[in-house]
Amino acid sequence: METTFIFVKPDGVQRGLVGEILNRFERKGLQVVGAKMLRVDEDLAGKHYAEHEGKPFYPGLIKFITSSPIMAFAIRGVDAVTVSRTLIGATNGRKADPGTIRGDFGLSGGFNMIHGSDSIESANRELALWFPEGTLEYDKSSNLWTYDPS
Ligand code: IDP
Repeated sequence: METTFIFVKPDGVQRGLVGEILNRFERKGLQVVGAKMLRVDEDLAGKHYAEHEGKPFYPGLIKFITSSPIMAFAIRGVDAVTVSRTLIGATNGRKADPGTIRGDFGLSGGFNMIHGSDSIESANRELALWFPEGTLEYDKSSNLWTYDPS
């Protein structure tokens, strides 16, 4: 089992897509082990997107992420990082495949509704940053019928 970090960005919250987006993770069979709604300050946004500092889109990205509340989730499952990135789709909504979140709901490269950790290392770093209190441990009974025992 892996735990990954996602958040619905300000555009997703403002467009009323939180339920639609979370539903895609739940119906896939992934387990929600943390959830919170918050307004992101510049310090948290800067730490989260540190790898992009200096890029042309960075100032706009920080302004966007701090502009309105977001909703963050910790998501657990087998290969949860990769599975989540597949559900999310390519960065630019105009290029993302239909069937993905960005492919179905987006037309922008920046306003792309959702973040998802891109590796296990990123997930661990981001979970520590966004959920310093930790995530929940509980049995999800449907896992017995979601994963085969082999
Ligand atoms: P990802 O979210 O698909 O992993 P990254 O390359 O890590 O994409 O970029 C982080 C975020 O920065 C993107 O989700 C998007 O919101 C924004 N971004 C990336 N590239 C651009 C760009 O070329 N123009 C505007 N915003 C961008």
